[in-house]
This record gives sequence, C-alpha cells and structure tokens, in this order.
Amino acid sequence: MVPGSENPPLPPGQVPAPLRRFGLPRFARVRPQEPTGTVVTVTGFVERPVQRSLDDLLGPHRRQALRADLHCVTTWSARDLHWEGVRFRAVHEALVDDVGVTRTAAWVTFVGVDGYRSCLRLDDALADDVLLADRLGGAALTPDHGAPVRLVAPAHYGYKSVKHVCAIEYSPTFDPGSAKWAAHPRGRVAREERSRYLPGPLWRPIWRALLPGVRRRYDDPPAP
Ligand SMILES: Nc1nc2c(c(=O)[nH]1)N[C@H]1C(S)=C(S)[C@@H](COP(=O)(O)O)O[C@H]1N2
Ligand SMILES: [Mo]
Repeated sequence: MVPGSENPPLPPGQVPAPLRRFGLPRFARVRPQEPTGTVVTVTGFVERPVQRSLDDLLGPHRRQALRADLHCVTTWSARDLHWEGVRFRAVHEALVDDVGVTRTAAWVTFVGVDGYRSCLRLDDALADDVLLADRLGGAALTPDHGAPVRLVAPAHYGYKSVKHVCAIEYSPTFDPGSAKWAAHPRGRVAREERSRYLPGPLWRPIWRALLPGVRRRYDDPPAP
C-alpha cells in the first residue's frame, strides 16, 4: 500500500499532527483530578433534571467502536483515533422519557468539569458517529484526553468534543459556550465552519498563527 493511502485526504486547511492535550488557552493549566464516582447532571429544558452516575448513564447502551480523525480549528488534525463508548443518541433517547426533554430543546451543551462548555445542534449531536467515549486506543481515557468520559463528534471541529463531561444541558437556542463569539453554531468540518463572521479559508491563517502560543501553554507544566 502507498504510505498514507490508509487514510482519506484531510479536509481543506488541515495538517496532520500527533494527538496532544489541547484546548482554549484559559483551560491550559486547569487539570481535573483523577475521576472517581463521576456524576453527570442532565439539566436545562427538561421536566425532571437528574444527576446520574456514569455507569447508570452509559451502562445500559450498546458499546460502539469508532475510528475517526480529530480536527482542531487551529488547523491540526490527529488521524485515525480509535474511540470506544456509546452513541450519544442512545443516551439521549433514554433521557427523553426519563427526564422529559422538552420539545423545544433544539441544542445541547456539554459541560466539562474544568468549566469548559460547547454546544451542538441537537440533530448534529444525534448522528451515528457522535459518541460519549470512555476509551481511546484500547485503554481507558487518560486525564489528558478527557477522563472519565468525553464527547467525540468527528464531523465537527474539535472544540465541540468536550472532555471530562459532567453535565448535559438542553436548550431551545444556541449557547456560544467557552469559545464565545469564535464558536460556530454548527462547526461542520466538511463545510469549513471554523468560526463565525468570516468564511473558513479566511480563518485558517488566523487560527494557525495562534497555534504555537496555545501549544506552549499546554506543554508547560502547571504551576505548583
Ligand atoms: N473540557 C474541555 N474539553 C475540550 C477542550 C477544553 O479546553 N476543555 N478543548 C477542545 C478543543 S479546542 C480541542 S481541539 C479538543 C482537544 O482534545 P485533546 O486534548 O484530547 O487533544 O478538546 C476539546 N474539548
Ligand atoms: Mo481545538
């Protein structure tokens, strides 16, 4: 086989890179403790908000394996990651009856225990390839990459794939979340919906210029 032919071509404006912990600068030095007994809150436009253990939330659903790339808006892509978890759709369908998700809920925000928030259109989050993943590369998710559970939404820029999920909030409207004005409501990679206000190709050099500074913050050890 020709080297590299195992993988489909990268989307426009992306370059391959190994997976390293990454995110918004303000979360660079925020390190959630090793999780034990994680509880996930389901809230927002629901009739009976609940808190569920991870086992209760994920346990009843069929396990899925997913091979996918992670595309960060700053133009790096980590290729062919092997995730395992359950479809968000399966969890959502159980929640519809269980917590009474209201009919007006059209968006869903995932919250990380670090305080990071990101919102997806509900129908985007219900796609086949959107997982609540607890394993990566055949092992339990590490703290670096979102332990104990993270969202994986490979058709969307990485900022939608919230790590360390501790809450799921339903809403009738888009919530820009931690990325604020820079978050695109859909964030679809195939349409290069990197951010709002400018077309995707114009965002490439802007995000690319910011990348080294953000990487440096993530690579520095946290202050003692
Ligand atoms: N909780 C949380 N989730 C997050 C982020 C974050 O800062 N905090 N950053 C997002 C961004 S911008 C990217 S590109 C990916 C990076 O995932 P990684 O750290 O596993 O490489 O996580 C996303 N999910
Ligand atoms: Mo990102």
